[in-house]
Amino acid sequence: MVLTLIASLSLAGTVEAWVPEEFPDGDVVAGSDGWNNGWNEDEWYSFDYQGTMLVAPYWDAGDDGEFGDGGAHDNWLTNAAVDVRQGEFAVNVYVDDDDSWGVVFGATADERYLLLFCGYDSGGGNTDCASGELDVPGSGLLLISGSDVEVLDQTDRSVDEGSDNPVVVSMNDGELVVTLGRIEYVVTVGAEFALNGVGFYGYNQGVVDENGNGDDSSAYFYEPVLSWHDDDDDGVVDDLDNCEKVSNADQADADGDGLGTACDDAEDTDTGTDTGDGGNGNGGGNGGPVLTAPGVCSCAVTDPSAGVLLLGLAALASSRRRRL
Ligand SMILES: [Ca+2]
Ligand SMILES: [Ca+2]
Ligand SMILES: [Ca+2]
Ligand SMILES: [Ca+2]
Repeated sequence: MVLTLIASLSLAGTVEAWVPEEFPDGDVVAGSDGWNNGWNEDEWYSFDYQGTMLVAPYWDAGDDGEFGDGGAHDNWLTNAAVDVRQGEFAVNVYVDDDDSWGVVFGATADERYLLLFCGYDSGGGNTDCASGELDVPGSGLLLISGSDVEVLDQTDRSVDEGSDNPVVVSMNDGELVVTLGRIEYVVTVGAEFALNGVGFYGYNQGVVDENGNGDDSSAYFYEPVLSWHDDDDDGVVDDLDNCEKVSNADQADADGDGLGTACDDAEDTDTGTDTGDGGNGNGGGNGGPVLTAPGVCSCAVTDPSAGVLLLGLAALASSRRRRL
């Protein structure tokens, strides 16, 4: 089947869920497709630059206060509609000077993880890489709960001024791996951790758009991609797979206990001799988690035909991606 073949070429253990290149051009992103900003005065905009949608705040409206007070420290743009437990979020960040930037994930109403980093200032070393009183020398992985900031890990390594930097946040089987170029942070977070609420962060900076509007910076985010992990490459994402480590595209489950036949050592292989046995072994129930990433149906994927639909969307998304 041609559709499946095309999709399999782009799988490699993940299924693309979302390529949000349809940001509103030249408009405020917050409020569209579930995007929310933590501080209203530095509104985040998107604009088309030579065929690529860039996302950044235009203006820096101050740097007072601290995390959790709804001020400049809370200048993030997050998508609350993202609901992925085992998957990854990737985005590229162009950094033009020593301003501070970040990628946000695992966000709830009052808690979020933040990969924070700044460009290396070749003239005077790193100055305020972080938010105000925070002392993160180059980059760091932070957990922010209300106004409390916990530095989970940090390094004096940062990124170069004038550089493009790939960021990947991956959560799989209880392990969180965050990479910023060649810098890597690994944290054990537990199997129930979710990437929910992915997004961006900026501090003490603003960007100039193609019309000359904005502040004095030209740093921005581009090409964000959200994917689900599919460890066994069977086309059913880990979040929904009834045998996560065994390829079983049909998701067969003879005794209907939620564990697929392919990995259910104690499956009831009913021979049909019991009286009163309905004899079907298929309850038809699902109860799987619901994927609510924007741009994809909010349906529970529990049958092969739905899986093919997912793959088709992934292939379509891949073909529409644009590069600088
Ligand atoms: Ca997994
Ligand atoms: Ca799978
Ligand atoms: Ca499987
Ligand atoms: Ca079973």
